[in-house]
Amino acid sequence: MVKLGEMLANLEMDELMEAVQKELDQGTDPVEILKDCEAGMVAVGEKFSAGDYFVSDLMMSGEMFKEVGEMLEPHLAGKTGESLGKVVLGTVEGDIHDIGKDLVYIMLKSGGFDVIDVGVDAKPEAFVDALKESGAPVLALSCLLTTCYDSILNTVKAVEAAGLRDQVKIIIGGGPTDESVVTYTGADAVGDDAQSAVRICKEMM
Ligand code: B12
Repeated sequence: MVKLGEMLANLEMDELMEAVQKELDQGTDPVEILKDCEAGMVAVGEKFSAGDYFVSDLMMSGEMFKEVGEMLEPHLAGKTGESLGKVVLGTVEGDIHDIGKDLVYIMLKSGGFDVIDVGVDAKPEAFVDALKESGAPVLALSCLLTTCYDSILNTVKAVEAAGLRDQVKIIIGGGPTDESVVTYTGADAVGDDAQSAVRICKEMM
């Protein structure tokens, strides 16, 4: 495969879109295309940390990744059949990153789940309301900012306060989350990527 990630990291929009289309035409697995582009996003983050890229560059990379996601969605989705169950998904309060969340949405949908997306910067009450309305047994929280771990914690507490905790499994994910964040927040599991979100949600159902 051509180095899609490199094109993304270098913010070469037109070249990337052309190359992704070419890969699709050649029958490359869309999940592999996504993985390559994710590596590019990691590189963008590193450039930002090093002071070589600015917020405008982050935004540009975000737009590029979203466009790739839109191109790939029809190739990932489209599997019909019985629903495996409902999942409430969103990015926690204070965090507006939605690329990873949207990717998890696409993968869960194409994996056969009904997904209720409450969006970004979502308050604990928004998650609780969606759980009550839908009766979903799984809550999936995305969080990319270390400063927002307390938003995960507050969401878990709100689910407890609503009396739903023993009926709802909580999975977290996004950039810096790991087992230590699961322990800190009282969630049930963490997933590294959108594929693991599908696997873990299946186990939780
Ligand atoms: C693009 C980007 C932005 C864009 C977001 C655009 C958008 N629509 O989302 C914009 C410009 C808005 C932005 C803003 C900011 N950002 Co920013 N951003 C990024 C960047 C480069 C990429 C994030 C991304 O989309 N990655 C690609 C996706 C696919 O990966 P992902 O989200 O991790 O998701 C995957 C997995 O983690 C997993 N996953 C995700 N969610 C979930 C949920 C579940 C349940 C599961 C199981 C799995 C899962 O599946 C996904 C697919 O495999 C990262 C650097 C990086 N490499 O992560 C910085 C980064 C996250 N941002 C950072 C910062 C500091 C900021 C700002 C504070 C900058 C500023 N000074 O204003 C603001 C914060 C705004 C806010 N309140 O949220 C830091 C965070 C540092 C930290 N320790 O917290 C990072 C790490 C950059 C850095 N190296 O410093 N950002």
